[in-house]
Amino acid sequence: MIPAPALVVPEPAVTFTISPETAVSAPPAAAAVAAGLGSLADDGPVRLQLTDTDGLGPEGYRLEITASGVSLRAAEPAGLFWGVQTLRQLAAGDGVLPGGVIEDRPRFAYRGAMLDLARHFFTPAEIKAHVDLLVQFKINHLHLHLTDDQGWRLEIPGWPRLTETGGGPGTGCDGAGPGFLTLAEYSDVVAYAAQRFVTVVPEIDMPGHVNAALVAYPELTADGQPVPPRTDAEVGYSSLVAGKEETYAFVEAVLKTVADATPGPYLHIGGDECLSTSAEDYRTFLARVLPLPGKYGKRAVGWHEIAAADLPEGTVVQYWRPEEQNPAVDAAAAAGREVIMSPADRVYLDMKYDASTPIGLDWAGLVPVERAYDWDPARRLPGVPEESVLGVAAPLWSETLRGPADVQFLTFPRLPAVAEVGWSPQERRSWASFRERVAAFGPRWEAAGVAYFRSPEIDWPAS
Ligand code: NGO
Repeated sequence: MIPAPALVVPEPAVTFTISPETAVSAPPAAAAVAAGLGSLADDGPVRLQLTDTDGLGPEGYRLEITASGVSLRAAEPAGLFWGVQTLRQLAAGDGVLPGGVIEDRPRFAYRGAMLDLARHFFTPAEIKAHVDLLVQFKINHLHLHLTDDQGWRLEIPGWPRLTETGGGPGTGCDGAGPGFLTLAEYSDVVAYAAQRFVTVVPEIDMPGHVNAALVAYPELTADGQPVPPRTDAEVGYSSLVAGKEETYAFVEAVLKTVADATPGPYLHIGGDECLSTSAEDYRTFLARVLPLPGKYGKRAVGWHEIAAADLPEGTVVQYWRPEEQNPAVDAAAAAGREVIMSPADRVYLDMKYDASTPIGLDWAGLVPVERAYDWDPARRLPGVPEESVLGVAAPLWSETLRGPADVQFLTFPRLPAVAEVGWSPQERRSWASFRERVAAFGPRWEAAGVAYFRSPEIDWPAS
């Protein structure tokens, strides 16, 4: 099982075999959760129930497998859904479930994966297929990086040129990743994810990483002159102008549209690598913009550079640069702000596994599977203790990606490692155990056509 459950009490001599014909009962609120597990019925040997689970929390579940059947209980449908993922892993192959009791709940509330749609666009069908692979490991947030220098991937009514020029042919890195989501497609993806208990976190990156917006609307540039589109992978050269009112009309229109289309609680405003924005302009800009998510009912999230500004209550800081100390992030945590841990040298899925990895980057070093696994989010920054860690998230930037197979190659098996970092108690985790457990997924990924990396760190069964 990945992630390793919080508590497992095996009953060695006992098994129960599940098949598509096994009768499965579930409360109406969780019927969709049980679909595909067996045959839905009013009663049967496999029972899903919504009940009090003695403090296992909104995502926790209790699973008991005896010779006569299976009982899965949770306080909320989300808990039943994660319990079903555990059952599916246990049943993989022959349907024989090992007897015993599992009591499980996540260590952190936020377990995320990020997909960069700006440097290379992925279609709604590709995003949905990715969600289906992520939820097997109890990932519950999908962060979509929707805008950057090389592309603008979400329709914003009233601002049509954003997607006409930022989503058209020739956009993305090397011009190889055109496309954008209409608002209806975005909502459809959000709903698909929500049915699988995944919250979409949309990101509109600003005040830097905005060349695509400046190309579309030259009135947003400092001198009002047009700028050329860019398809290279440079960073830090574009900026919204802190001293122009046009900037804030644009930002507010965009953030309101995205907030209205997003049921989840978070709105990510980027804030990273504003190398062509002065420190003063950066703070001026954020003083105007950071309150906007709150105005529209959301919590602002930003890359950790935002910790240089005054952070409204509820703002979430996403730590990413692979440094061992960050006094500004420490101070934000001390002031009660929550932190999402995404250290690039551990969880950036776009880093190469090793020197021979054909795609990916290496600016934060190589990230073999063990490196993605063997760290503790509550010990990464001295001033960010367990209570300040909202969770763990693995970004996948798409400068070098050209399709879904590239996404899968960099995601598996590292994402399961990060999923366990975010879910399992630290004392239940060990690399020796993980590398054995993850090996069993190789044949399953092969059967499902998932283009995972057969890392030499793992003794995969022969394929
Ligand atoms: C950085 C940068 C991104 C790059 C990525 C590549 C952040 C937060 N900003 O991470 O624009 O795509 O590295 O690894």
